[in-house]
Amino acid sequence: MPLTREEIRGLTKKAWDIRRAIIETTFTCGGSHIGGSLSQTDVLVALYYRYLNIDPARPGWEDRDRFILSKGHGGIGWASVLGDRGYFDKALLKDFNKTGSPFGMHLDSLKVKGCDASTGSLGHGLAIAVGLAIGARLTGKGFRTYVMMGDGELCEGTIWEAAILAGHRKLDNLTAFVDRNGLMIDGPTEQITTLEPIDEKFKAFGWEALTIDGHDFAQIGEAIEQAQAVRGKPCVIICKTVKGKGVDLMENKAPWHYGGLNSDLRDQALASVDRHYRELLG
Ligand SMILES: Cc1ncc(C[n+]2csc(CCOP(=O)(O)OP(=O)(O)O)c2C)c(N)n1
Repeated sequence: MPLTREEIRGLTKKAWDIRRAIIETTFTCGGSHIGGSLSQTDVLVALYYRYLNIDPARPGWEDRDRFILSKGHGGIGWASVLGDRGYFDKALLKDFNKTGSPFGMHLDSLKVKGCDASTGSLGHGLAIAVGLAIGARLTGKGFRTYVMMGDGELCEGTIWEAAILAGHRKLDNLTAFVDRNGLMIDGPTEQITTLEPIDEKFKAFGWEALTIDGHDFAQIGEAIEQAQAVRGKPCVIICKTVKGKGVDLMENKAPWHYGGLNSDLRDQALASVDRHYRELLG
C-alpha cells in the first residue's frame, strides 16, 4: 500500500531529527563520514520506521528482517537511527568514537544492538546479505534481507561476485540499495571509474533494477513495495541522492565525504537543515 500523506510527513519529521543527530554527533566526536551519512538517511528512515519487520526489544529475534549497511562508514547515521528506534539509549552517542565507547566509526555487531554485521571494509555487505538470504531459504524463514551499498563501493569486485550468486539463486527475499550520490571519496564516480549503466549491469546478472529519487519518501516506499513483490530474482533500488543532503555548505561537495565541525559550522549546518525542513513541511 502506498505511503499516505500523513506517513510521509511523519517520516520527513523523523529524517529531520536524524540529520540533526548526525550533525550533533559529528560535532561531539570530532569528525565523521557526514556526507554519505546524510545522503543515505531517507532510505534508512523509511526502512526502520515503516518497512523492516523488527522488534528493537528483541534484537536477536530469529525472524527479524535483516539490514546490512555495506557502506559501513555511514555508521554515524545508522547509529543515530538505531538509537532513536530504541535499540539503545541514544544518550550513549555523545561518546561516539571515543575511547571506551561501544561505537566506533564503523559499527561492531558484537557491541551495538541492532547491528547485524560489522562493516567498514567496503565490498562485503552484499555477500553477507546474500548469505543471509540463502540462509533464510534453507531454514524456511520468511524474513527479508536489505543491504545498502555506496556507489563508489561498486568498484569492489566482491560486490559483483555476490551479485552473480544472488541472481543465480534467484534470491527474491533480497533487496539491495545503491546510494547513488555520484561522489566517492575523492570526486565524481564517473570521472574516477565509470559505473553506468548500473541498472543494466545488475539486470545482466539476473536482477530487477529500479531507479528512484532517494530523498522522496513516496518513491522510496513504492520501490520497496515493488521489490517485495518481485518473484524469482533479487531487486536493486538505485537511489539518486545528494551527498551532504540538507546541509547547504556540504551538498555535492566531495571534501565533505569526511569532516569535522567546530561550533560555528555546527550551527550553520543545523540552521540549514532546519530551513530545509521548515520549507518542506510548511
Ligand atoms: C576496502 C576499502 N577500501 C577503501 C576504504 C576507504 N573508504 C571509505 S569510504 C570510501 C569511499 C566510498 O564511496 P561511496 O561508496 O560512494 O560512499 P558514500 O559517497 O556513499 O559515502 C573509501 C574508499 C574502505 N573503507 N574499504
